[in-house]
This record gives sequence, structure tokens and C-alpha cells, in this order.
Amino acid sequence: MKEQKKWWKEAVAYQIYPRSFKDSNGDGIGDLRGILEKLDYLSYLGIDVIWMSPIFQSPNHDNGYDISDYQGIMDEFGTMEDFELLLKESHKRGIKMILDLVVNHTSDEHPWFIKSREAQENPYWGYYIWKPARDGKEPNNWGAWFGGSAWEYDENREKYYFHQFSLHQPDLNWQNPKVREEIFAMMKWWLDKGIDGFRMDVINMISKTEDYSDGEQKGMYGDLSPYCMNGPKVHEYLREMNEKVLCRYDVMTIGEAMEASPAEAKKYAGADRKELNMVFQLEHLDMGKGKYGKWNDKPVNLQELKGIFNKWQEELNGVGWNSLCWSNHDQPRAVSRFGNDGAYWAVSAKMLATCLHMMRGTPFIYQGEEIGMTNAGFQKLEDYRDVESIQAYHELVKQSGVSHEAMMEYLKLKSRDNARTPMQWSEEGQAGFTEGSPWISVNGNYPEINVEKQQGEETSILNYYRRLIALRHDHPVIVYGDFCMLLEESDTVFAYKRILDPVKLTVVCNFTSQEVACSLLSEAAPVLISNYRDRISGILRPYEAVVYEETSI
Ligand code: TEU
Ligand code: CA
Repeated sequence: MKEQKKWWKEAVAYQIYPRSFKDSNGDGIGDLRGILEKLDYLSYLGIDVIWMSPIFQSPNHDNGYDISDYQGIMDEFGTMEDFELLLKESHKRGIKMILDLVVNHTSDEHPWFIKSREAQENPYWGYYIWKPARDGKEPNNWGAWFGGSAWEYDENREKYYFHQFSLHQPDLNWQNPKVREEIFAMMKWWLDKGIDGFRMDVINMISKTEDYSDGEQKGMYGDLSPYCMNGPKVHEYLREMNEKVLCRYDVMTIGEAMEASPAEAKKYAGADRKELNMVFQLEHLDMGKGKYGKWNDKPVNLQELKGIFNKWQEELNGVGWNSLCWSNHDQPRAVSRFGNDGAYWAVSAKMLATCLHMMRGTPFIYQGEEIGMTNAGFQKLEDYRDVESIQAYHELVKQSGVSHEAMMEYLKLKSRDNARTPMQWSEEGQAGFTEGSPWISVNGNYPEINVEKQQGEETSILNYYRRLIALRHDHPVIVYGDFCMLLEESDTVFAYKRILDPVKLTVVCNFTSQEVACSLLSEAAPVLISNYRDRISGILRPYEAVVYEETSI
């Protein structure tokens, strides 16, 4: 089937976590003026779209994913004028801007929730999910994603409200048409300001089943996923959103869809479904869960990783569109997790980039990935800022008997704060991120790993990303070619073909720190890009990646 051409299929996106990107006024917190200062850097990198994590008013229990005013800019980030200027300046450079739409829940300081918890009945009572106690306790055993029960008692209403995330993030009641109307109006307001789309936070969790019975016991609490993920009305709501809002604009929409299968993804992002353009499937990032969920030190299993990518590439072929990412603000750093942040740091970062950027789908680069930023390396619990990490520490160490040492190791490997240390701009103090004291410590390796240094080195990771991005823009096969896995059985090499007649790409990546023999290496085929300067016949060196481009006549 011939793929329909769309700008968002041809784009490379870049995710900014504003709090940690660039501080313009010395208060230690990144802000919109800081992003403005770095727009020329993003132009130089060559990306087409910026996705900004939430910039709205928020008490910041979850760094902006708890919104108290959807139409106001967070004071620490700047003003609406700053935003308008940033949008204008981005557009001037041909860069589009998408915002984070967080509408599964609001902050508990949102005026809707403040009204909703009043004792006196009012229209906002029905904006959130309230249930009476069961035997004087929580309505059921569901546990929240960030630890603890998913229910919080409110004395005014003498009921419990439901929150899938922290207790400061009550879930909105999407069943209420008024709630949907408010959200749709807010979306239009932003789109009319000229933004180019939305990344939709946990959008597959907005519809809950009617069934509020206990979930399967997992650790201390019951599992709420079957009751809240891909719920009965989620597609109805998204079609309504599309019909009332999205279809009127030429925008890019990506729904975050945790634990969604390709079959589900086809419903959210099927070309004919009139819902979203694509989803963030996080299956490869969710790999390796154990008894305590993601909190463990299991190594990455390459076979499993390949299997997941293969499945998504194949199943969405011709019917939906993939997004591609190695990490985001919720994940460890890609090079630390999937590559090697020691001896093979640069070469493995480039290999990972090659492997992802040559696949079919829209790539998302998470800030700092393009210079190979690594995990934070925090030694003390006090270094962490993330609500999920801190709550998990307390729950697992104090209540489940995990040792302090083990948990500190798990945090080093998996904490979301690994991705949230300040962007490393230069070798100046605080990595050139701030002139003050940063809200979270900078990674101590900034004198070696920073933008300024890599701008000056032809063979840097940064310059390699620039080439990959440019290649996607010039080579339709990278965007629209069919995907076909090669060497499926190999547990060292990740290889695939991309075909758009008459052009064929062969992508070969060694995921190990060993030399491996590989039958796909060719002496004759022209090399499109590689992270090694030369080639050894029949052998891939540690983390070597090579892409061949052949044209049949
Ligand atoms: O993330 C969805 C989500 O469930 C993540 O919290 C994920 O489970 C976890 O981070 C992996 O350890 C979105 C946002 O991306 C995240 O930053 C928010 O905290 C969350 O929703 C609530 O809005
Ligand atoms: Ca600031």
C-alpha cells in the first residue's frame, strides 16, 4: 500500500523538559526565555518539531504534570508573552511546536477540584471520580502508579477521590460531557494561538470501566490497569475530540499509550480511525519488569528488544504510524541503558541513534541524548527530586524489605531523575545551564560531555545526530520505506532492511562490546553512514553500526 504523505511522518522531533533545559535568569530553573536562547542550536541540529513537557501553572508535585491552570504559564517558566515570542521565533526558523496535553488528571489545586471537594453540592462535584468508603476504608484495593492507594479520603465530601498518580493528581471524570467540553475548548484556544499539535499524556487511561472491584494483588496493592487502560469509551472520546477539535487543524498528535498492544495502537492511530496520528508505545522501555515493577537491575535482553521493535514495525505497516524513541523524561538515559556509558560511550550512542533513526516512524530525540548524556550517578536519596522515585524508595525499603543499598542501585539505573539533570551546554560552572544553583544537580561529567565541545568536533555524537536528521530529510526511503527484519535469531546484532523501490537500505548494528562476525557486511555496497571510519571484512567491531544504500536498476 502506498503510504499517504504527511509532514509529521517526515519530521524529526525533539523533546524539551523545560525545567532542565536552560535557565535564563539565574534562579536555577529552566524557562521559556532559556529555550528561546537555544532555538538557533535546535535549528543547527536540524529538528523540525519541538515537544515541550508541560509549561502550565502547576504546584509542581510532578513537575508540571499536575496542572492548576491550563491557560496560564507556570510563573517559574515565564509569561504568556514569552510563550508567544518563543512560538513566533520557532516558526520563523521552520520549527513547529507541540505542547503536552495532560487531561487524565489535574492538580488538586485546580479551581475545578477545589470546587469539587466542597461540602456544598455544585456542578464541579461531577468533574472528578468520587466513591463512598467500603467498610470504612478505601473503595477498593487499587494502588496508584506512584505508590500508595489510588484513593484519598476527603473530609468535606466524606468520600474518596480517585487518583492514578500522586494524590495531588485527581483523575478527571471523562464521562461527564461538561468536562469534555471544557477540555476541547481549552485545546482550541491553544491551537488558535498557532501551536502545531499535542503530545497527550496517558491518554489511554481517560476512560475507566464501570467495574470498581478489587484488582489482582501486586505487592501491597491491587492492579488498576485492567480497569483504567484502554477503557470502554476511550475511542469514543478521542473521536469526539477529533471531530470537535483536531480535524479542523493540520496538527500532529501523539498519544502516550502505556501497555498498549499494536492492536490497540491501530485503534488509536489507524490511518482511517479519525483519532490520533500516532502513539508512544513504551513496550521496549517497559521491558524487564519484575517483582517490584521497574525497580530491579535486570540487564537488557536484545532478543526481546528486537522482537518488540519488529512487532511494532510490522503490525503498523501501512495501517498506522509509529513513533520512535529510546527515552524521555520518565526513563533512564538511552546510552546508559541500551548502550555503554564507559569505554564505548560515543560509539554506542551513535549506534543506538543509527538503529532508531533508520526505522520507520517519527523519531523523538530527548534533550541531551544528542550529546550522549548519561545517567545521573546520584549517590544519596537526597539528590533525587522525583515523586515516583522518592515514594518508591519509601515503599520498598520501609515496607517491602528491599535493602537501602539495593534500592539506591535501582534508582541509579531506573529513576526518572536520570533524564532530568540539567542539559550540559558547556564546561562552564553548572554546565552552562544556570548562573545560580540548579533545582537538581548537574551530572559531574559535564566537562567531558557538553554541547560546546561536541560542536567543535567533527566526529562527535552531536554531529552524527545532525547527519542522521539530514539523511531522513533527503532520503524518502528512511521515511516511507518498508521495514524488514534481518538476522532475527541473532542475540548480538540488530539488523533490518528498508525498501522503497528502487532504493534499499541495509542497517546493521552490533549491540555488544565484542567483535562479532556478520554475514550482512558488504565490500561493494556504498555506505550511507557508519560510526566507524573504515570497515573490517566480515566483522563488526564493538557497537559498530553501518547503513548501506543500494539502488537497483
Ligand atoms: O507518564 C505516564 C506514566 O505512567 C509514567 O509515570 C511511567 O509509568 C513512569 O514514569 C515510568 O517509571 C506520564 C508522564 O510522562 C509522567 O511524567 C507523569 O508523571 C505521568 O504521566 C502523570 O502525568
Ligand atoms: Ca529560570
